[in-house]
Amino acid sequence: MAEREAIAPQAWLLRGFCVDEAAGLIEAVHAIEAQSPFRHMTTRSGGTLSVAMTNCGAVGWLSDGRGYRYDAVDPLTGRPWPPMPDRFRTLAARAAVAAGFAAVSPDACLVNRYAPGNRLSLHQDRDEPDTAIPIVSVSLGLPATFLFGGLRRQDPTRRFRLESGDVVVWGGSARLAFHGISSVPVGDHRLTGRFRINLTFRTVRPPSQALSLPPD
Ligand code: MD3
Ligand code: FE
Repeated sequence: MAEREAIAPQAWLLRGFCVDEAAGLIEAVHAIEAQSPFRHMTTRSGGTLSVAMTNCGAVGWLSDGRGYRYDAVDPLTGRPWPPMPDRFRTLAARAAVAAGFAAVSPDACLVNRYAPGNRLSLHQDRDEPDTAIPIVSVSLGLPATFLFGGLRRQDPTRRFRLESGDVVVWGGSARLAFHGISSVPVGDHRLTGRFRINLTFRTVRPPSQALSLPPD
């Protein structure tokens, strides 16, 4: 059984959790990008994200001149995002359980691709309606320095090195903590060449009616 290392209360780093399946995960990313290519999204303030992004699943995360949101249609292709591969779905569920949470059943996977020099500035993930459900993140390819802060932007940050095959599960109070990725250094990785790939698994659909108890 893999060791879980606490990053914060309710945030667990599972080092090497998916290292044995990393090549297959990268193959699946290539199949996704063949349908919905990586692109640099714009922001409401007129900026452009340095990290290239795509999605798979029933809905995908978007940023454009109107802001951030999830949508079932890829605006670049006008078609639904590619379906979430079974190997993604099962990995996310297994990781949540290994971290001590209930299994997740994500309907969105944001795929981030970092070239050397790309970074993701400190932010919160608050576009998902139910923040009680953990997010699972998977690092592949070049290593990066992850910054983990607190619930306020000005809180101090701690740094963690994330390597290919590492998985982190973010629940509870960690779920709304500020976080980011420092500028990715130049490198050459067997699986991804000059890139770092990150998968984040999110649950966006509202809880099923069938799962809530009927009134007496
Ligand atoms: C902590 N991605 O996609 S993964 C993101 O490596 C994002 O691409 C980074 O932040 C990346 O939003 C960091 C680690 C991560 C992902 C989601 C989180 C940490 C998180 C959500 C809540 C708290
Ligand atoms: Fe994030």
